[in-house]
Amino acid sequence: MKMNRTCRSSTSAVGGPGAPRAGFFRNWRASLRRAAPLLAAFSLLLSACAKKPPTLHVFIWSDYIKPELVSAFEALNGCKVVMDYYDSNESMYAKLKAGGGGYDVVFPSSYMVNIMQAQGMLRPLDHTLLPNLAHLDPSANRFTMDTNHAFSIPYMLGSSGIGYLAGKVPDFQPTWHMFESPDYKGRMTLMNDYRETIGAALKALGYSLNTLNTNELAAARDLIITWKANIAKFESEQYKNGLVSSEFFVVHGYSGDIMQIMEENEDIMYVVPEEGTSVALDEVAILKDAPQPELAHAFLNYLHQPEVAAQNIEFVYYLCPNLPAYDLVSEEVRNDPAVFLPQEIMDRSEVVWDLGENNALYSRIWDEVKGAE
Ligand code: N2P
Repeated sequence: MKMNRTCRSSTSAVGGPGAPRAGFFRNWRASLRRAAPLLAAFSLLLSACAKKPPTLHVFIWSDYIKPELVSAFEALNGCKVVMDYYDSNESMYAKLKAGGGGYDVVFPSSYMVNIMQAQGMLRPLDHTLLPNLAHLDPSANRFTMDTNHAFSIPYMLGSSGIGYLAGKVPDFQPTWHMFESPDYKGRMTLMNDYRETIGAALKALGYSLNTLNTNELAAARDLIITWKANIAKFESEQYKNGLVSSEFFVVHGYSGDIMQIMEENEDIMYVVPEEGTSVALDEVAILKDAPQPELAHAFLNYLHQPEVAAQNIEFVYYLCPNLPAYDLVSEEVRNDPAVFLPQEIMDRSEVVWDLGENNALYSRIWDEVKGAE
């Protein structure tokens, strides 16, 4: 330390007045020359960073948005959208809880909005960034507990039911009891989704799919165990390919997903069983730690631009509850009972609700089903 100080002062003394200044410039030029390549690399890096478009990370159900609409959003906002997919509310929740993702936007069903919101996982929405909320169909509010859209906005409404191959199942009956038929053993699938599949069994038995009655739940468990002997597997995604390829003849699935694959195999039909089913409102929300909250708001708002909502309905075959969009969809879609659910289906169907602590009743039953031989 001491030695350094001595050396420096002796250098300036040798040069006399003005020398330190000249020395300073000489050193400065030399340093600049030495640093030039570094500076160039740094400024390149800076400009690359400045030009890098922001990225929105979206976690969404599979086959649930028209891809061209996502590209159009990217072009409009000069951003990149990276999408990851899930096949149930529970798998999405488990991944987020495990810390996975860095996601901005997520699409929980209304009961899951409740669970996630209660656990502080969602970001309050800034309505000033969501002018398209004005287009929402207010009748969708009966399917959600977040009626003021404090944390979520309705995205799509759909039903669960049975997809089947008419040519392979000539004796098909529109009832959940089809899963008891030994004739199609190994050719049927049920959803790997505890609320959906326990819900189907409860409806088959004439009970509410939100029941807290333990006898009813036990009866549903026993019925699913009977079904289990006949099905190939519990599965919520591959059933679509399986139906198209005729690997499966009867599948428990989502309305729009089954409608989407009808073009690939003309034999595919979709029905809501006569005992009723679950009708779900899937919502779109922003995660509490979203890296791009403003862009996320822009995305939510975009989904409710009427032309966007209409194109999306036409593609996914679910109903985006956006009033002006209803007039923009084709007549064929407007008259499709799988998209615009008729009142008589609504009357015998129910929404899955968050049951708070009693959700455990359902997960326990599900564990028993999975563990049964
Ligand atoms: C998307 C299925 C979403 C329906 N493929 C879940 N309610």
